[in-house]
Amino acid sequence: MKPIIFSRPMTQVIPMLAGIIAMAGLLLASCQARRSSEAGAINAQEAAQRVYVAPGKYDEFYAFMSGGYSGQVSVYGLPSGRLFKIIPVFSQNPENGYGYSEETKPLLMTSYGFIPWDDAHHPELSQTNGVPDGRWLFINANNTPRVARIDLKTFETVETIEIPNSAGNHSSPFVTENTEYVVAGTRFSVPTPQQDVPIDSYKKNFKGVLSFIKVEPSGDMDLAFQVIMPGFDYDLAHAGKGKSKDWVFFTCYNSEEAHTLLEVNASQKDKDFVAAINWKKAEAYIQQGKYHQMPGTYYDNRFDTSTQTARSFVHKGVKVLIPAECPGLVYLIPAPKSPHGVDVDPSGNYIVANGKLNADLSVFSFDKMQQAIQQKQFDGEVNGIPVLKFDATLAGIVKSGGLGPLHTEFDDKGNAYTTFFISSEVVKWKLGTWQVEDRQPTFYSPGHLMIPGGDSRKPWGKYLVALNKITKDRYLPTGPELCQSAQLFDISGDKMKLLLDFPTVGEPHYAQAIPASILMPQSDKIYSLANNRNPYVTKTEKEARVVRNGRRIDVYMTEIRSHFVPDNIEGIHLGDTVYFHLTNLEQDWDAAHGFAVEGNRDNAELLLMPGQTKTLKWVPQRVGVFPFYCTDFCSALHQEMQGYIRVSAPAEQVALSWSTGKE
Ligand SMILES: [Cu+2]
Repeated sequence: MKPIIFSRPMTQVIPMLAGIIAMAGLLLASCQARRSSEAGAINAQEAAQRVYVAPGKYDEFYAFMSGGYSGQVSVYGLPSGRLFKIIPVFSQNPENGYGYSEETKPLLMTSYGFIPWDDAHHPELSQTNGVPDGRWLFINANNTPRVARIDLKTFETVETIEIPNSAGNHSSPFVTENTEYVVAGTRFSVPTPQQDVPIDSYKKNFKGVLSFIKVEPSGDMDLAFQVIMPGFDYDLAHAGKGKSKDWVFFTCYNSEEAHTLLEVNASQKDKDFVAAINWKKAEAYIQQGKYHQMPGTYYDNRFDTSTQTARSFVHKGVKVLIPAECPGLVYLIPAPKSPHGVDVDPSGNYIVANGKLNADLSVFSFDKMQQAIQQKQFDGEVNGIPVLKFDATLAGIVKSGGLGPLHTEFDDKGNAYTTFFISSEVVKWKLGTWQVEDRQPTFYSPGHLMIPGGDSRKPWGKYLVALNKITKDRYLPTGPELCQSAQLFDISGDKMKLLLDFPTVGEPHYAQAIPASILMPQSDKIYSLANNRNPYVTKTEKEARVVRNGRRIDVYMTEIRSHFVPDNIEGIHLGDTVYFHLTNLEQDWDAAHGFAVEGNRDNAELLLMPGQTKTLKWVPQRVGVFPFYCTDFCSALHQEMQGYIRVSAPAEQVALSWSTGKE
């Protein structure tokens, strides 16, 4: 591999420390001023009617919320705000045994080994022609960089892929218009490839890597290539759509390439950048062989729905492109004051990049950007990447009057909605006129916001959800640790109307929503027992058995209302490892069974849906007779659904035996 040498970037330096301190003060002031618990809400009766979903009725939208540091995704109904399900993704989940069952443990495997807990940020629905299509939901692991894919027929995680040469996988996972790629950018630049170097050699050795993960028509993900960028922090991303569909836009801050006290040192320059990458050109460069092979070991873990079992595939090496060698691949658009979100309007022309230390919003035009590229309206370069002239790409500035703009989504009437973290509000403004149309306070300090389809070509512009970072005084207090919160606004009229507060699980960084009419008809009700190809399936009670192979015991066990077969097992000795392979024989929707065995210190429990097979590993710790039982209240005789396993000392002569209830 050729050595990669980057030169130092150059931009005007304006100290911003005073500004940051002033804004921090304003944050406190805004929280104080907005203590009124009902400000912004419409009349309570009217609001209640708008969000009330009567017993037996369905919500209009599914909303998928990131669990933040819980590592999971939670599924809510809108407008009710009712929680339906937690989908475990990057963390073990005792509720259903995800990451504890042998079938799902591989989904949490990485090049570092098994990682039981991560930080999940941005759910992203798959799209067809720029419209959410209901096939899959992607979400990123921020800490140990990964992207997961959830199948929206089963609401289960079916793939996790690790991203090498990345760290703090924050600008991830955003899809291109037909889900050709999921993109993932590194927040932290790191030595690339990783090596033992002094941290103060940051400017020389640290790079920012942007990854393009190819999504096959089957949904399977493969790391296609990476682009080696300057050592900035890459914060968020969005793909273009329509005319801009061949491009992906990443915000970056810390163009100062500071490596200490970033609070001050990464806020020196007046402008950072939006990096615009032409992925079609990247594909062409890869085809022409203009890539380098970079080392990097990463795991791709795939859940096979027929065997109901995940497998890990270990890959080594990745193709990387160096912008200086690939003309037309990357351009930098100067964006004021440490931009955070980068959001593309439904037409694909307007690119909104919000300087999080700013009051105004900068909106760039894709058409003007193309023109500036044609006319070579450059303002220098960084490491061989042309910097476009700010004025040549700017479409307009929204004089917001707010502070700390973060994220923007769009409705279907030409309006944009931006969250302001510091001034704690959502501001509605008009695309093209750049005029503010409305503003509503949020309680408090919103990060992302979400409109169903609001980052796509087809927003369903009826509701807006603000995802708030601070909830003090909004709910009954629960000690120092409080829930996080979302707030639902009606945006169908000229003015936004606050309808509902509802708590969320973990930190709801981002969310996406889709009409229920798309997902409901395709939702699986059972797993077909006939099609169950798990190698440890037991399809009938007659096949239930216990098999010893050296010190390994395999228990092939069935569950059906309201008994286990076998139910009593003897002839297990200390030093054995027992694998309980449970199959739920039911074929009715919602006829679940569980399984727990006493003293399982390494693994939790299992929850099995009809037709499912799952395996729980149990290493006996003591001599004795230990019960196991069904943990899901499955029938009137659920409390009778039990069995015993006898564990003997190694020297005891106890033959392996099991009972099938036919004594
Ligand atoms: Cu049961």
